[in-house]
Amino acid sequence: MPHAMLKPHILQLSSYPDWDQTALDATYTCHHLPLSAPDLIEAIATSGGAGVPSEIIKACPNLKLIAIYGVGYDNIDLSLCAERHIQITNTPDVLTGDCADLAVGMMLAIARQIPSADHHARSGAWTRTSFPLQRRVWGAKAGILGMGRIGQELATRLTGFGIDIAYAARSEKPLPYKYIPDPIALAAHADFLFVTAAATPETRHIVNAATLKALGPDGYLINISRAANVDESALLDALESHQIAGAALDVFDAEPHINPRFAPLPNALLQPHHASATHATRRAMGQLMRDNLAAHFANRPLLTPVL
Ligand code: 8YV
Repeated sequence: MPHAMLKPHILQLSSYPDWDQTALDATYTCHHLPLSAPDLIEAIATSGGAGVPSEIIKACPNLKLIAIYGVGYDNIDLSLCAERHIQITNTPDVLTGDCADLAVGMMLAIARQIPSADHHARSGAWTRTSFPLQRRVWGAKAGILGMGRIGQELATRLTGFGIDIAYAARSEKPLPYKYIPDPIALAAHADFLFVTAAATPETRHIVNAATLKALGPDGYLINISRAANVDESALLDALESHQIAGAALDVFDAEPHINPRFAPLPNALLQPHHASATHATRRAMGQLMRDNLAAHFANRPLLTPVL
């Protein structure tokens, strides 16, 4: 039988430079959209941001595994997968540190206006005037919405800044931080409100007009989770009216097409959904995704199953 007939068929819905496409092509018959042979597809490889449209799941009658290159699985119909006994894997842990790093960097950048200060120095404006005073970070108060792997890693980093940490989660955890389960009360407590929660129907717009009002004119919002966790329209209103001090965002409703209302805002720091985007981490994510695929096709236990 020709070798190609022996290579399992997978559908790739994304591709990243560090997926090691050579390794994938050597091991699988890799299909891409438009779907030409849905019956042959046994596994789908996709990214955390892209997920898998339900119509593709429904079109592949022999689909057994969705291997996500990323930690979020909100863009996949979990009930459809459960009904079809389709397993899902993701790539947790290997990207936790990078996401926590970027959240800290975004906090410093928005509070100390680091991008604007660079422009001030680079443009020559500094020859005419000193850069204005900014917001102190160390010793401030942080609220973390979502205390999973990334939230806990972030809290560890913030501890080094002498920051008073409180958090909201589905339930209290054995952690040395204040538990404030109500998002509005947490926002009222915080100088920096971080959103790290997985996006679920229950967390949709968990940050809304009331949360932002509670965060107040000295408060900053930092979102490295999913745009769905924040009411973006209410956030834009709050930024434009200076109801909050600022926001640092790595995710947007219609990314990569960012709402143009963000562009002129000096109190908004905009990042291109790159929290996990370092060479080392993306290589590790690619390896873990491939290891989950290999485990599936070898009938071995999956390394990081979600479902
Ligand atoms: C992915 C993401 O890491 O991990 C996630 O869920 O949101 C993304 O940052 C990236 O898109 C690679 O899939």
